[in-house]
Amino acid sequence: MRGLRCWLLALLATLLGGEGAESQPIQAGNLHLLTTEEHKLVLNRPMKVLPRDCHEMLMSSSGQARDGVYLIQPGRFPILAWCAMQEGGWTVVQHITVNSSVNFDRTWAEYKQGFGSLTGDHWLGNQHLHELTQGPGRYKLGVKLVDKDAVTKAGEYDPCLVEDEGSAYRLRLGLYQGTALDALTQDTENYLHDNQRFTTKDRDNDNYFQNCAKLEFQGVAGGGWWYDACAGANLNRRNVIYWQRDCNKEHLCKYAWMMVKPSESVKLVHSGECKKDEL
Ligand SMILES: [Ca+2]
Repeated sequence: MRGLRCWLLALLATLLGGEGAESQPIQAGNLHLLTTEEHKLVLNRPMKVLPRDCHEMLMSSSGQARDGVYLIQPGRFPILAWCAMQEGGWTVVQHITVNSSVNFDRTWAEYKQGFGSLTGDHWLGNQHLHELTQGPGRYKLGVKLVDKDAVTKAGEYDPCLVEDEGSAYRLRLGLYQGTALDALTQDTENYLHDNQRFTTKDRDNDNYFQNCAKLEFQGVAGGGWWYDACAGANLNRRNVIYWQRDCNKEHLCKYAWMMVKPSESVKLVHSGECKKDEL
């Protein structure tokens, strides 16, 4: 009986809080990633103390939070992000559909602050990616690819850090595991993306004599990316999602996602894996 009363009080508080919050304008550094009509889609508007990322949001809801747009606060200011809750509380930092109507051929400033639509194709923003991955605590990067036959491949880099703007948002990746090929820390295509700085059409930080972000394939520029000289993977080229042999112009992929999440603080290690480590 007492449990029911507590539950009813909590429900009432949420409803009242929700009503008040609905009339308040949303304060978020990347409000431009939603249309005004989409503001009602923000699922945790009444929250006074915001989670730092989607995983924290999922934990604070005891695993009940559903997929959608949430307010999070990884740095000084709140931002909005798409949370992939069903997959374990990932904060989505990139989503692209092949031949997207969202233009990924953008400037440094646009890649810094994010562009596109949180409910569709978008880049969350390098500044937010930096704030998320710098912690406290380690973060990992998840990549998910879906090809034209709806076959899904995925992988994780643990840890993952995107450095600050002064370091040109350099990408730092740890160990890889997954069903997709490791296209960022392996140089099987002679290009290595780990440890590279970010390049856009107006800021050339790559290792090629021209600007990789400006190089076109069938009239579409590469877009911003952590280019080497140039790429073994590029998920921001709108007409060909590229991930070595998993996604390319011969083997078309339809969707890609990049997302981040805290590394597990305690890892369950099976005895089999222990033996492997000892070898
Ligand atoms: Ca160059």
